[in-house]
Amino acid sequence: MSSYNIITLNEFISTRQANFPYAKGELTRLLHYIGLASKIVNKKVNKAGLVDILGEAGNTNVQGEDQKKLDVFADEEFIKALKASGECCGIATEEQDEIITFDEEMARDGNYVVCIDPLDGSSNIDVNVSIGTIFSIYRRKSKRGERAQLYDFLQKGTEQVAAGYVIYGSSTMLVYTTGHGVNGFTLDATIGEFCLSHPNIKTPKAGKIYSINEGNYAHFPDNVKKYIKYCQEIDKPTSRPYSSRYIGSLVADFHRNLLKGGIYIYPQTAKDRNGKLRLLYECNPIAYIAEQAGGKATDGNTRIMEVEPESIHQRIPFYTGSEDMVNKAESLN
Ligand code: P6P
Repeated sequence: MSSYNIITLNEFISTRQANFPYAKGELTRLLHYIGLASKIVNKKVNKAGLVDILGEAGNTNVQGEDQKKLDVFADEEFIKALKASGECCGIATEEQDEIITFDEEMARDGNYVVCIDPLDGSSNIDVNVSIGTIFSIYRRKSKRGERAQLYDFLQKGTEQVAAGYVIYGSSTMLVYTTGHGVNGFTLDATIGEFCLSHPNIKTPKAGKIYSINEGNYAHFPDNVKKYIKYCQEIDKPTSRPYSSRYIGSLVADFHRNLLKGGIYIYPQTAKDRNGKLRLLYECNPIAYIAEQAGGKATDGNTRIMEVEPESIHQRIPFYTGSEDMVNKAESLN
């Protein structure tokens, strides 16, 4: 490919800015800074095995999970980048108990708030399995120039102006939507640019992959148990072509299913009545991408993006992926 056929993330965002009559480059800047922080985090993730950055940071985050040093690093990098953008007045992050609001005048004038999981799947860091960043962007509802308020973050997923994820895997990709389809960019480290590699991603209506932690089978609700058996059933004369694929890293499992077709389920269990995944910075952004790519995302009954949030770390059961597969899993309710 000639170097002049490359479409970089910044170029793509800028040309698409026209889709946002009210955005005078603000969203463009915000997405640019998210891309910048992703490159910095990517560098550390790629070296994680070499640099003494592995191992517990000695703290536990609000989820009670051991904070790995890379979690802490990623959280700090995205907070710095979002503040520097001047377009973000506050952040809800998995790694902090409360929302972060910026006092600097430029940041307080920002028109957007961001919900982010800086490094999801971080228990996989030490074993070199793909991990990811997940983000969701809303226009603030509070007055510009004032401190961001909690209600700026407790907006339904349908109010998102943009959402995306970065997958730090065999290659590093940024996949995002602003409501006009889904596009994927692969990081070319030799030029330090995210380059358009997966334009207009559409997920297959049906697929052959189901992703769920079957170790929790005994605790699953009946419909989920029935769906797993449905996927495993032997049809006469040919067996069902389903495969079970579960990495234990939402971004990695979702990204594979998005491209190939499949379903990811993290249901409520007897242990976790609301499931494990968080609505604001995992389910809503992934749901936005799933729907924009032609897929579906629910809590087993209700469209995820219609759920009215009550708290920033709220958990919710999550079914997402190919539309026919989500419908089948729900039909067994
Ligand atoms: P389990 C990672 O901690 C995460 O939030 C998702 O990335 C992943 O899909 C899920 O939890 C794995 O949870 O209980 O199956 O280990």
